[in-house]
Amino acid sequence: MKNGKHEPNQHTPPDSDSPSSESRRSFFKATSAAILTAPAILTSRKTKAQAVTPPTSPPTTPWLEDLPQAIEPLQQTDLLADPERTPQVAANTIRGECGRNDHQRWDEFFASPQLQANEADLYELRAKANNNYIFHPDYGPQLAWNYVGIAGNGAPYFNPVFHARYGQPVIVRLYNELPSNHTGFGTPEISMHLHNLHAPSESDGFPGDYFSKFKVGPTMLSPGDFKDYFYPNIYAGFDEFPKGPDNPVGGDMREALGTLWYHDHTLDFTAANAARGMAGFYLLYDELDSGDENDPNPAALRLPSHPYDYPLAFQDKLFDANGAQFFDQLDPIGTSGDKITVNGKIEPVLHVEPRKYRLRLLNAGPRQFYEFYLVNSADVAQPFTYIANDGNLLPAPLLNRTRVLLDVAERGDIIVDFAKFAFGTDLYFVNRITPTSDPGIRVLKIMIDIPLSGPDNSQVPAVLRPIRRPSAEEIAAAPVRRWDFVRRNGLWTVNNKLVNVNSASAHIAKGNFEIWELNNPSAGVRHPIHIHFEEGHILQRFNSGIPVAVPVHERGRKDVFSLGGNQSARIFMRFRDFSGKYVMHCHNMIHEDHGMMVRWDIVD
Ligand SMILES: [Cu+2]
Repeated sequence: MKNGKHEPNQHTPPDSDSPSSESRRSFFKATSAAILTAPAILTSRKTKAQAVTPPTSPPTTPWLEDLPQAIEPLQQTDLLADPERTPQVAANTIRGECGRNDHQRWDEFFASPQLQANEADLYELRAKANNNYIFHPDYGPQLAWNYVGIAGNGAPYFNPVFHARYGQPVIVRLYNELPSNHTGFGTPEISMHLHNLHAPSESDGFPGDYFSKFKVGPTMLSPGDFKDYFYPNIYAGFDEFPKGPDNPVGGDMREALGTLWYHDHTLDFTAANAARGMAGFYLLYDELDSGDENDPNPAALRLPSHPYDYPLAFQDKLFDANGAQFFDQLDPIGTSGDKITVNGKIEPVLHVEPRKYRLRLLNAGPRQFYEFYLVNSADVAQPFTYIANDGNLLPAPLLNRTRVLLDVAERGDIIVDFAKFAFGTDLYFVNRITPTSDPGIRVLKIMIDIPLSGPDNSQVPAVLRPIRRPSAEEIAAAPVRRWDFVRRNGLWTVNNKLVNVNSASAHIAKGNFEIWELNNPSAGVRHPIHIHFEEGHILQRFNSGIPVAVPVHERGRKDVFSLGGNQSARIFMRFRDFSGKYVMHCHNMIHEDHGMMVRWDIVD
């Protein structure tokens, strides 16, 4: 395999699958329809396509940069001061919004057509180029693309962390200020996906919904300076469990999500644009997971809360001999990065107090599979409590765990009690992806060297969030739909088809449920399958057709289903509350961008 020294065998196709110019040509030919509607930069780049040998990243001196001790809040902006700028149900094309479908169910959330103060949290983000980004002090300043908001002190806030709450809608106005004359990897047309909010289709960041001032994707109506994304922050099951005095949020509280993330999802360019830096966290709280470890409400879980609630995004990256990020957006196989960034930094340090922390681990891609351990300086794995997978709190915590497996886009929330260690202890997150790579590669240093600032009143209750499992009757009655994830002609397909954002491969009546069989019949390649909009329950898993146990951390709800070679799974899915276009795709973003995605629609 190419430069894949950190990659376990089963996660990477064999050498014989290495991309050839022939496979590139077949890609260009096969996706000619997509090219016609895709950003021009893709077309011009593709016609000049040449095989590129990926570099080995230059060495770096570890532990030079500190991560911030606390995640700061994103400031709201006043979108109500000027009535002509106020968010509205239809696209505000007169004031520069791109043409989009109307927001669904808008009038069920707001009292009047004119949005009033405090009815929603209102934010503005600007997608911008930054020519002075530092991944590591040993590498020079370089280009990054970020979502930029406003921090508490009024300073720019790059890839901000949202703190949202069920029952309070969020509206994000995203301005596209990326340079239209950009060269190099990435495209300046964007579509922001909030993974995996129960969001109406027009706000989901559908891959064909990309926009800029000059161009839009095939499923959009007109270009514009900005697009409004409407996040109702209701629980799934809004129609079945309507909003009312006994249910102030609306929907089924058992369907809550906590750890979400947003990233660019532009057709054919998700990997490139996310590699440029377009990704961030969206943390969602409710009465149970209230974000307050001192919450007097007896229903509250009182998990460790801000600033001890800390998200960590891991990305695999390659750098050239000059220390500039390398990414070959034409390569349908890709090469896993030999540098792993943590919240955008290579080998950073996190300083902590001797107390409990909630660490929210995210594999933000584009390609690498991780097996993380928390070890001491003698490489001995330290236990922690595992509480949430894919953003969903498990019914009960998993105690004394030492490992977090993360395929691309998967999340794992863990509680680590640093009070168990002597003050001054250093710990490390290491990635051990094969038995032979023990002790693994250290990607983050944690120094327990900040004095305790107050009592730790946080707890990890024995019961977290109840789960609604499908009944035997529902499973027996559910129609079964099969999806095969297969390589064809050097590209990646779902049921033998390359992505077509203009045509849905499934039409599902709103309110129905189905069983989806996800099948990876190939040896030697892994596909993390992501289904937008709704979580699923894994009913069964199979290795080479033989039933195997579902791992304990996968027995809650999930939105990413990691299928190793010759693995398959049966998933129970509900389709609720909103209609329109959504996708399922491989979240190995390289596979995704080279065809392995399918549109499915919910119809009224
Ligand atoms: Cu894949």
